[in-house]
Amino acid sequence: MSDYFIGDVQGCFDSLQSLLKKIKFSSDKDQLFFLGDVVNRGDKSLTTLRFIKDLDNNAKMILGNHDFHLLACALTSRKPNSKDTFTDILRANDRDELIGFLLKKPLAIKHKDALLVHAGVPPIWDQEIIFKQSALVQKYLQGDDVSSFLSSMYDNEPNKYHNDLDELDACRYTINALMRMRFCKSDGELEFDHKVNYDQAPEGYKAWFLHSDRKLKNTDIFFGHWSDLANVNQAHVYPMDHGCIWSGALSAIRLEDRKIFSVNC
Ligand SMILES: [Mn+2]
Repeated sequence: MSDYFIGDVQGCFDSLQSLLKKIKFSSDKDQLFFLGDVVNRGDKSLTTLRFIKDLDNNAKMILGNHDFHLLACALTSRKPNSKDTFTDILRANDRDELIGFLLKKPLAIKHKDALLVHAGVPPIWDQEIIFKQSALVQKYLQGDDVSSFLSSMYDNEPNKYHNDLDELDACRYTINALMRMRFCKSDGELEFDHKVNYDQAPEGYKAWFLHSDRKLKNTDIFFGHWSDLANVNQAHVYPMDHGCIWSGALSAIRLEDRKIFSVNC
């Protein structure tokens, strides 16, 4: 019995099938965890999402920013942009089931000694805050007015977290931090203007995992979202987006021995 954490599939269904063949995935024995961004940019978002949903108890997943964007396009007046490739989901006859499936997904998972998030964890956050905030977002995603909730999440403010933020501000920070963050300050202030290499952070900022005073620096964190972290060699930091949609690889890591399995895309 093995647990595998899989990086950003982004609708690359054929690569996912190759990867599952490579790990000899057995639905009787193995459990898959998807690190978010299962849809968009690749050519088979609908097939991928149906497949993951049909895995039922064999698969868990967290929401990534592309999954979240799909929810917004499905449930608000927001329109897909020209690069989005998930309109097959929006037109599908099982669209409501697929969207309902995503609406139940958390922003973080704790599994054995591993912590799973899509983008990262602010340096000042411990596990208690992560799961409290993930639960708060889930409360709104499953609430009566998910449409206005999703609409109000599209903003970069507040860029800092405080205990006294109102719930919607706290949700917006949480989504931006757990699903989109790359660079931040040691106090958790987020930065979204730069998409540069992790070691070229803008003045005053660092890649979130490079802050030496991080509260969770001794917790193994598995994440996706940032595809060019191949050279990162930090204890307890496991970047798993290996750039499938950029002709890189789709990868899974086996929890028990941290062995990485990859297929070229
Ligand atoms: Mn992402």
